[in-house]
Amino acid sequence: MKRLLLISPLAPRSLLGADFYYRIPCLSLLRVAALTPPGWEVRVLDEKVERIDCEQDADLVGITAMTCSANRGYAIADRFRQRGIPVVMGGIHVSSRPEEALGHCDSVVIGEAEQLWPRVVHAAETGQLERSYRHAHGPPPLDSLPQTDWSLYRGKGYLPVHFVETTRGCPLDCEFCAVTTFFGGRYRSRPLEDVLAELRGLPPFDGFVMKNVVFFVDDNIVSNRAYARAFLTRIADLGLRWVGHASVNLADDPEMLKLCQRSGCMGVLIGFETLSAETMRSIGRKCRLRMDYLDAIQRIHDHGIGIDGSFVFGFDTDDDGVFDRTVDFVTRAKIEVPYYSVLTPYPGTRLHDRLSRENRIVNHDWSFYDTSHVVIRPQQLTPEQLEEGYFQAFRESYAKPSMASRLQASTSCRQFFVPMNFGFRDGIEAVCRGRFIGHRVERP
Ligand code: B12
Ligand code: SF4
Repeated sequence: MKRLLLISPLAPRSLLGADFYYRIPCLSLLRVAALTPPGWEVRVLDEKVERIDCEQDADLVGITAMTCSANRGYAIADRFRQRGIPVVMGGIHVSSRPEEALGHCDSVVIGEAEQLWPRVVHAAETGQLERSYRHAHGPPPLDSLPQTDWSLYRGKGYLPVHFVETTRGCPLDCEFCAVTTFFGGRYRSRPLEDVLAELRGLPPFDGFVMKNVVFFVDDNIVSNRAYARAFLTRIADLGLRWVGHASVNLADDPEMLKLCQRSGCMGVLIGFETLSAETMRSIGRKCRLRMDYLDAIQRIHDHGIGIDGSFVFGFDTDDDGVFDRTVDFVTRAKIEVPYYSVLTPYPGTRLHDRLSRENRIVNHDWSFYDTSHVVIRPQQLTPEQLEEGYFQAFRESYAKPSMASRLQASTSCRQFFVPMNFGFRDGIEAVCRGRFIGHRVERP
């Protein structure tokens, strides 16, 4: 039996790094594991929850990487290659920077692993790895994804949540996001029966109050309305408690809201990004600009669905009042879990291209690209103002009075949102105390 190690490197400075509350499993490597041909013993190692021993035996190593974990991934790749073990890298970062990755690994998978990974493994078996593999005709169909094997994660101490996907792709193509380039500009859906089979096969989390929590990782779980209606109707009797990304337009669809509620939706993650219509236009998001967010949020809350609302600071249109305006809105709207990010120019995005042209990217060390560090020169703020404002917004939103005010009124699942708030509060405090390596000392 040959040995395959699949590795997820730690993003060393990320707020969502190794802390307890962020012990979240990685679906990408379960997908790659499921595609591996017979004859291989597969182990998945996640540096967020365990030490990576680069001296261990392996016949092939596969490493995934987001931008903020890419440098760490390269360091691990170097160590295995020094011992003559072939290394293949994949994921969203190396797909946009294959030449960079090839300085550290033998081969790069550009795009989704489906249809490519079995070829890579066979080539590795005969010592004939090519430098890169990519889909010749666009992203692959999702009609025969092999089932994920969650037993690969047994005993790793992850939070009790399973990750499942129903669609990939997004047509909205926001300036700062790489999803449209990476997964394609149209929603591709998995066959309903496949997703249902996967959900029915998930092992329950014994010993936890909520035994059946699922995070749908789709970029918008209600994107394809017809599919979402059928899907939510079918999962209603599975007894799930689920969260997933949705657009705020969900509030306009009473039938969909009811279906979400009946199927066990505890909360939706909504990327509001900004409260300014001008900013919305500038990032090129094709959606309604004049929606009354407070009213929309109320309608979602009325269905017992909580909101994880995400906001980005540092757009060209942001002035120094943006932080207070956003925190104030979050408190008034009683958003259960506010999440703030510093605008970050990820490679492969239009934002990265524009800011490069404007010579405004001031830090090229990927380990800072975790949305908690300023790596650009903002237009109306200094980098220091942006960083301070970002942390201050987090601290204010996770101060106990704000948490109490946001959560007391909430009709959504408290068992889920209250611990999550304390998790974020601890994480923010830890970062602000400078507990994370080099944080607050190294500046772009
Ligand atoms: C779920 C999720 C999370 C989860 C879990 C992350 C995890 N470890 O899996 C949480 C909430 C923790 C998270 C956190 C963050 N996330 Co996130 N997240 C996602 C999301 C919504 C889904 C990821 C997913 O599971 N996709 C489904 C799987 C199957 O797809 P995949 O990961 O791309 O894997 C496929 C291919 O890439 C390839 N592949 C991947 N790895 C490998 C390895 C090998 C060897 C091979 C051959 C192939 C291969 O094959 C896989 C199967 O086809 C994506 C958006 C998206 N649509 O992907 C953002 C996304 C990945 N996140 C992103 C970001 C920025 C972050 C944060 C920095 C956010 C923040 N503000 O803090 C943090 C960083 C976390 C950290 N590492 O410390 C960005 C990444 C951009 C970039 N260039 O790095 C994305 C793309 C969102 C976006 N709109 O831009 N995230
Ligand atoms: S930010 Fe969200 S809506 Fe915009 S392109 Fe990315 S996934 Fe789509």
